[in-house]
Amino acid sequence: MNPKILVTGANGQIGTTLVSALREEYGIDNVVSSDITEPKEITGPHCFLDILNEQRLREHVKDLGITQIYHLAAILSANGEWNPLKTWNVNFNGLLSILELAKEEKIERIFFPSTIAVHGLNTPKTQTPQHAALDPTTVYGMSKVTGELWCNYYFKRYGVDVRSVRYPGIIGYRSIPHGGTTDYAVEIFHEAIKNNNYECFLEKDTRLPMMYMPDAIRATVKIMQAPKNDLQIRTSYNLAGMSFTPKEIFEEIKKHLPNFTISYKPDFRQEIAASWSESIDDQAARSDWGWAHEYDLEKMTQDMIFQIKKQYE
Ligand code: AKB
Repeated sequence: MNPKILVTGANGQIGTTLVSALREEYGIDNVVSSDITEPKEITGPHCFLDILNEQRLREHVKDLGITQIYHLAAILSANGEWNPLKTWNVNFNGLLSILELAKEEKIERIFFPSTIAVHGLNTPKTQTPQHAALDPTTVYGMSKVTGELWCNYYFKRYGVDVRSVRYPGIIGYRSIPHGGTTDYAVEIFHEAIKNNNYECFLEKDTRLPMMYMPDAIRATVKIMQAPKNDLQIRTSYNLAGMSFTPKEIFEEIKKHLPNFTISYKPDFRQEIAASWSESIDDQAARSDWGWAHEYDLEKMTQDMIFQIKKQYE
C-alpha cells in the first residue's frame, strides 16, 4: 500500500522538487504539501501549516491519516544568523514536535534533512569522514547537529524510524534558494543567462561540497525506501556529489557562455562557508543503502544552462 505523506516546508528549494517526485512515485493524493505560504503552483493537496503550531500539526496528521513525514521546514545558515532564537525555535522545536508526534501516532517513517553546516572549524576539511568533530558556528548548524542526536535518541529509545542525510549545497533550476550560504551556485546560472555578469558573495577559491537536485531527490527517496535494517546510522549520513569553488563553476559556465564575467565581493557568508568542509566522504551511505551520485560539475552545468535558458525563453 502507498504511504500517505506529509511534507513540511514544501515550498522551499528542495520541497518544490521533492513534492513532485513523491507525487509521481506514490500518487498525487497521497502527498500533502504544507508550508506557511501558498505554493507557486497547486499540483495536489496543500495545507497551511506553521511548524510551531503543534496542535494544528497533530490535527492534520490524524485527519489526513499520515504515515510518513518529510520534515523540511527550517531556516537556513545565512538567514538564521539574523534571528538566532527564532531559528533555534523553528529548526529545533519544530523537529521535536514531529518526533513526539511520530512516537505517539506510530508514524511509519520520518525524513529529517541535515546538512554540511554541522561541520565546523575542528572538522577535517577534506574528505570529511562520517564520524568527525561537529562544532558548527552557525545557529542553523547547531540546530541540525542537535536535531541529529535527538533523531538517534528517538530511534534507539522509542523505535521512531527516522532517516536522515547531510545535504551539501543543492543546485536546481525549478526554485530559487533563500537564505543559504551555498545559494550563489544557483544565482550564478540565472545571472549568467540574464545579465552575462555575476557578483559573487564568496571568495573565488572557497571550495564547498555541492549536489545537483536530481541526485538529492534520488538520495532522499532511496534512503526512505531502504530496508530498515540496512541503515546503520541514525544520526545522519554524509552525502557527496561534487565539490567546486566559485572560480571553477564560473569557468565551467563560461565554456557555454563565453561573454560571461564575474566579480567577487565577499560578505558575512564567506566566514560561514570557510567554517565548512570542502569535500565529503560518503562511503557509509554508499555501502549501507547503495547511494551513488550521477552528476559532476560538467554534467550539472550543461543541464542547468539548458533548463534555465528554456525558462527565460
Ligand atoms: C545553506 O547554505 O545554508 C544550505 C545548506 C548547506 O544546508 N544550502
